[in-house]
Amino acid sequence: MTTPSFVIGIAGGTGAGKTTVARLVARSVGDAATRIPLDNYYEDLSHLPFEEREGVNYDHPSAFEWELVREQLSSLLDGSPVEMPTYDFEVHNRTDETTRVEPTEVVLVEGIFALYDDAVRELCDLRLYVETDADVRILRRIERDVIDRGRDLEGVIDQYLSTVKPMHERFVEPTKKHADLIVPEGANSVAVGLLEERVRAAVTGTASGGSNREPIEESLGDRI
Ligand code: UZR
Ligand code: MG
Repeated sequence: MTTPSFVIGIAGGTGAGKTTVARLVARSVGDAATRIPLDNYYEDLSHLPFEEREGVNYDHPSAFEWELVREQLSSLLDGSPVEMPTYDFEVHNRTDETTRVEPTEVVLVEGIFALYDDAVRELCDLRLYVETDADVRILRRIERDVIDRGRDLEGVIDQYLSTVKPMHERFVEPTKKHADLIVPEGANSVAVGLLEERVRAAVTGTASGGSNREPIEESLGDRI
């Protein structure tokens, strides 16, 4: 039985490069890492018609099924596999399928609110906030939503101004204070390289334990 020894939380605004960082880091240790995209844990809205689902504020923390996130993460950390939900952005809803996720040495929890929930944060050994300029993020968002998710430009702009931006400022950006490290410019190669080294060490067992979950208290006198 594998019980994960290193859990990384990767937060940041939409289009910041969270998924890319998570993919690159996971790829460097192959089967020894699992990605848990929090997008998969949007509440099941099957009971609502499409028009109503379209109007939901998906940038508010209440749009997520936090109980399920906590439960599945805890199971993985205990060494048990979970059935992770999957999400379809084109229809704004969870699909009927689930993905079986086996516990691995490294687990990467990734999403705009990866550092929002106290319990989830506590389960992380390393907390990252990926920080990318808002203009770069909206350009990426437009590209992704229009090309990959079948949205129209006007809709993407409306959504950005009405929910994405205000919710980012109110709920996402403030979680930066919980980060151990801030990764500038998304998947910057130096940061990704360091993270790759760290997860490789976790997998081969040469790492010197997880991060310090407690802040290091240093008296002023020690430093001057
Ligand atoms: P990332 N989102 C949708 O647009 N539609 C949905 O059905 C569910 C989520 C968006 C969500 C958020 N918000 O900004 C983004 N809106 O997905 C988070 N509006 O995903 O971190 O990959 O950008
Ligand atoms: Mg993403």
